Amino acid sequence: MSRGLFILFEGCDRSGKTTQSTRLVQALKDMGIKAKLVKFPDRTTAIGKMIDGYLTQKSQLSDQAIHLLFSANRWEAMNQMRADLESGITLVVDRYAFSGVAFSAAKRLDFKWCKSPDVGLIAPDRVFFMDIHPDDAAKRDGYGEEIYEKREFQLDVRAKFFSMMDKSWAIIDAMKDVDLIHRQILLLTKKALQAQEAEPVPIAKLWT
Ligand code: T5A
Ligand code: NA
Repeated sequence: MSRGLFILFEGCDRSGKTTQSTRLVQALKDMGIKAKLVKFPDRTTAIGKMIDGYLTQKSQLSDQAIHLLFSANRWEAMNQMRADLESGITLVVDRYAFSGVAFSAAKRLDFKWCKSPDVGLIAPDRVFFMDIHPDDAAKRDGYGEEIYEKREFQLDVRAKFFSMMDKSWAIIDAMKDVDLIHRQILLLTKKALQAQEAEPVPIAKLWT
């Protein structure tokens, strides 16, 4: 039995990551492919609750402390994610270490320092970058409620994402219709699954 794939959605706030990752998991399940949705931050754990308090501006933390909590929130999920991938489940992940680095580096924390706590995490096989200009994102429901949803900051975050892209990333125009984006992403995911079937690639680690 071949392992599952790690499919990641990244992008700026309100770009449609949750909408599309949810739809992709459903479509894969409908096709009889074992799939699971994973979301970061996972606000349900003890660490996740601290992150939620910070994001909703109920509590304050230094930039370094919140950065390390976001990373710890990924590390606490690693054993389960590895077990799932090895048992053939494809993981569709809503945000990951690239968000961690992009947001903290946009706060002017050192880029290399930002990457270091996430070194060794499981690497994604395919990344979909939901690209939207912050001015368009700001027009969507619920925008501006959390601490990072400010125009200049989001522009900087977007630039940081672009600096981390490699050939595993696909840039998706997040301004297109929801169904159209879904079909595009499903097609790319099917191709990635077929490629893995034809020529299996082992689970890789981040930033090595
Ligand atoms: N963060 C996160 C860090 O600083 N470090 C880290 O390590 C991590 C993991 C919370 C914050 O944490 C930061 C980044 C964030 O600022 P979150 O919990 O993922 O991260 O944030 P959420 O608020 O849940 O999600 P987002 O704001 O990122 O939104 P999504 O998931 O990109 O967008 P979605 O799908 O919820 O859609 C937003 C709205 O747009 C509509 C939807 O219906 C919804 O109303 N929409 C569309 N409208 C028109 N056309 C389309 N194609 C649309 N797609 C969606
Ligand atoms: Na989301």
